[in-house]
Amino acid sequence: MTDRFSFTLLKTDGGARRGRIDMPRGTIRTPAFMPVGTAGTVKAMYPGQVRELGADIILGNTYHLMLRPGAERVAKLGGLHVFANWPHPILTDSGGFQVMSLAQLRKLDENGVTFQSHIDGRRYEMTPERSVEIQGLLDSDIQMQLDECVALPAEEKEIERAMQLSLRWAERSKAAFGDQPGKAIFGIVQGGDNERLRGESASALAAMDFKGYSIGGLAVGEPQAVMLRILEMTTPILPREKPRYLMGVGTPEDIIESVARGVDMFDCVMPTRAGRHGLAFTRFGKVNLKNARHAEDHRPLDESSDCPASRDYSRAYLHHLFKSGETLAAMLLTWNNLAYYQSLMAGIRAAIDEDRFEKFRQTTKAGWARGDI
Ligand code: PRF
Repeated sequence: MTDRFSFTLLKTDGGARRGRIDMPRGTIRTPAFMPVGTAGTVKAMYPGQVRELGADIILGNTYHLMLRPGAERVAKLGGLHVFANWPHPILTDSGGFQVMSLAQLRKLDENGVTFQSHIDGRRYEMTPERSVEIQGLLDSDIQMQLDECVALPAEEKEIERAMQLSLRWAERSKAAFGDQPGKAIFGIVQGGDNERLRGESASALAAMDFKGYSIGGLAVGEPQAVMLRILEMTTPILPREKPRYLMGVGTPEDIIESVARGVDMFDCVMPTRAGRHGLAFTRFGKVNLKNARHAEDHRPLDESSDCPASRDYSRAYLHHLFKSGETLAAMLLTWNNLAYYQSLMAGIRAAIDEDRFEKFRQTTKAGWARGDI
């Protein structure tokens, strides 16, 4: 156990990095996938199940929790770990990104963003300082600075304005966070699909000496090749001895390709959201269980998996559950998908440890290409 936040870069294999974040609530093995628990729950999963699949950390959302049940109320109830029965590390997003995608009547200026709740229309103000305060009330272990993410494609001028604003908010967020040895706040690189702006953002943040760096503003409408090109030029500018988190990414392929370019942490609603909509991720690619061709298929999703959801239920049964709108449908597919994502991360970590990441990348991608037979 440790009372300080620290990152140890254990090994590299090409551009891929194996590492470890130690903090009071536990150790995060990197590259890591963080299941998304927006409202204090990884939807359709018990916390113990999420843990058992190998998640060292989950993500929570400032925006959702401040609206309901309210940050002060979560604090009164002992913080998010106690409230949600997840005693391990929690990373929280700062709220800006969700305000921009979910809230109504948003107004953004130098000070912050005011908006109306998508739940009941109440007015709120979010500033860099208030975001840090809320994340503190939630008792988040890894906070994010408030930033502005621009959807792509966008004008260079607009991307530059949001990137510069995010840099000023980075300073204010870091000052508000202060010195908390067991916790961390990450700065967020912005700059859209523009290499010059990305370079400026990454260098300026690196000079601010954050304990970790997020890469935001990607997977927001640009082709995958653009995202990978931006990652390739951004990660070398970030300090080698600090963790790097690619926000809201992605598909299994996005993750493998980003690990190859030096990313350490990921989160995405993809495995949980797709699971609730009938889409399964497997070693052989994606399987849409709503499709009628599964109606009499005896085979499980993956008979060699350790996960009961993948191994012990036929595709015919899963298809039936979706057709019938049964709760168990979402539960089993979410379980299968998070099991697949965590086994992918474990595979990536083992491959880097053993200097065979490139081979792992090729064979894993060949498996997906085989398709759902
Ligand atoms: N900023 C924040 N959260 C995010 C993003 C961002 O740019 C993204 C973009 N992929 C996802 N989540 N604060």
